[in-house]
Amino acid sequence: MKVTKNLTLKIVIALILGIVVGSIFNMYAGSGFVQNTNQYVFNVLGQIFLNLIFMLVVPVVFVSIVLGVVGVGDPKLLGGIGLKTVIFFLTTTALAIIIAMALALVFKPGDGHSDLLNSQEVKKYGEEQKAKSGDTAAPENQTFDQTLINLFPKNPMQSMVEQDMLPIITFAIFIGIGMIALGTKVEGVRKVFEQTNDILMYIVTMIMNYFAPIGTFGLVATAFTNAGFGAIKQLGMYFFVVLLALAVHFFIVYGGAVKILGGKNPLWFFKKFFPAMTVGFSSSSSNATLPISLECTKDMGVRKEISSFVQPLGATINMDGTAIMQGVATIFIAQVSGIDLTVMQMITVVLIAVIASIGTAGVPGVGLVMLAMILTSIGINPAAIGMIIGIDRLLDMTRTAVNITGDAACALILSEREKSKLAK
Ligand code: DAS
Repeated sequence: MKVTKNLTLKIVIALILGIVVGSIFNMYAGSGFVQNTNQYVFNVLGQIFLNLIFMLVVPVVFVSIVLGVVGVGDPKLLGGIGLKTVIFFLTTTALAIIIAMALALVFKPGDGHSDLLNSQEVKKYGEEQKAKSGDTAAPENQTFDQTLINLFPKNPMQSMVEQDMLPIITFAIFIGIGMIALGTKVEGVRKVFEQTNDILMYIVTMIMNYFAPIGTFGLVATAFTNAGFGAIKQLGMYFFVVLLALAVHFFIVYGGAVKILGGKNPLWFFKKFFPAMTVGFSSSSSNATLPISLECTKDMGVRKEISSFVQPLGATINMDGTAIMQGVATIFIAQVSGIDLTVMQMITVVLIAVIASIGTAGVPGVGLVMLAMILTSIGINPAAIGMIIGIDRLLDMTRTAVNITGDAACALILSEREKSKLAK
C-alpha cells in the first residue's frame, strides 16, 4: 500500500485542530458536555489508534528481527564490505541514541510536566511495577545478572503474551540463526517470514493512512483538554531536543565520517544528497525514498555494487533518526511520569533501540511501534506514547531524512575506501 500523498497534510491539520479544540474545551473543563466528549469521543479515538499500534508490536518485532538476522547473516554480508557496513550501521545507531539520551538528560524536556496527557496513568503503572519490587520480573527491578538470565525465555509464547520484549528478541535471533544454518532447507519458512513482514508493513501503512489523522486528533484533543494550551510548551521542549539531537548526529557524526573516513567535503555530500532528503522528509518512508537515494549516490560517483547493497540494507537495518526519537522520548516520558531510570534501564534502551533498528522496515510510523516495545521492555506503560504521538509525524519526516542520509554516508565512505579493490 502506498502512503497517501496528502497524509502529512491531514495529520498536521488533525494536530492543529486537536490543539485548538482541546484548548477551548479546557476552558470549560467542568462542563458535562466537555467531559463526555473528551471521554467518549476524543479518548476513544486516541486509544483505538494506540491499540492498533500496540497490536503490531510483538509480530513486527519478532518477524522483522528474524529477517534482520537472516539478512545480516547473508554469506555475501559476512565478507569485508558486509561486515564493515554492519559495523558502521550499528556504531552510528548506538552513537545516535547515546547523543539523544545525553541531550534529553541535560535539557530535561519532561521535567515538571506531570500533568501532560496520561502521565498520571503512566506514573501509576510505574509505581505498580516498583511495587512488585520483590518480583524480579519487573524490568526496572532487575539486577544485571537477572536481566542477563531473563534475556533467555523459558517460554517464548508466554513472553509474547506478556509483551516481554527482550526474551522475544532473543528468541527471534535464535530463529534467524537457525534459518541461516539450514539455508535452502527452510527456504519456504523464510518466504513465509518475508511475506508476513510484507503483510505487517502493509498494515502499518494502512493504519497510518486511515487511522493516524483521526487518532492524532483524538490524542491531541485529549491532551489539550486535560492540560490546556500550556501543553504546547511541554511538547515544544521535547520537539526541540529531538531536532537538536538529529542535527548534532547529522552534521557531526555523518559530516565527520564523510570527511575523516571518506575524504570528502561534507557540504558537497549534503548538497548532492539533498533531493533524496526532501523525498524522505515528505514521504516519511526510507523504503519509498530508495530509488532517489540511489540516484543521488550514483551522481556522487558511488560504485553501484556498493550502493545497491548498502542502501537497501540500510533502509531496513539502519535507522539512526528513529533511534534518536526513541532515546529522547524514553527519557522525556520517564521525566513527565516522575520515573528515575536506572543505569541498567538506560543500557537496556540503547541495546534494544540498536537491535530494534535492525529489523524495522522504513515505513511511516514504524518508529512509534518500536518505541512502545522499548518502553515495555523497561517497565514503562507503552500507552505513554500517547503523550508524543500527536507531533510524531512532523518528527517522523525529519528522522526519516536522517535515516537515509546515514545509509548514503556509509555507501560513499565504503565506495571511496574500497575503490582500489573493486573491479575497474
Ligand atoms: N518512517 C521511518 C523510516 O522510513 C522512520 C520511523 O518511523 O521512525 O525511516
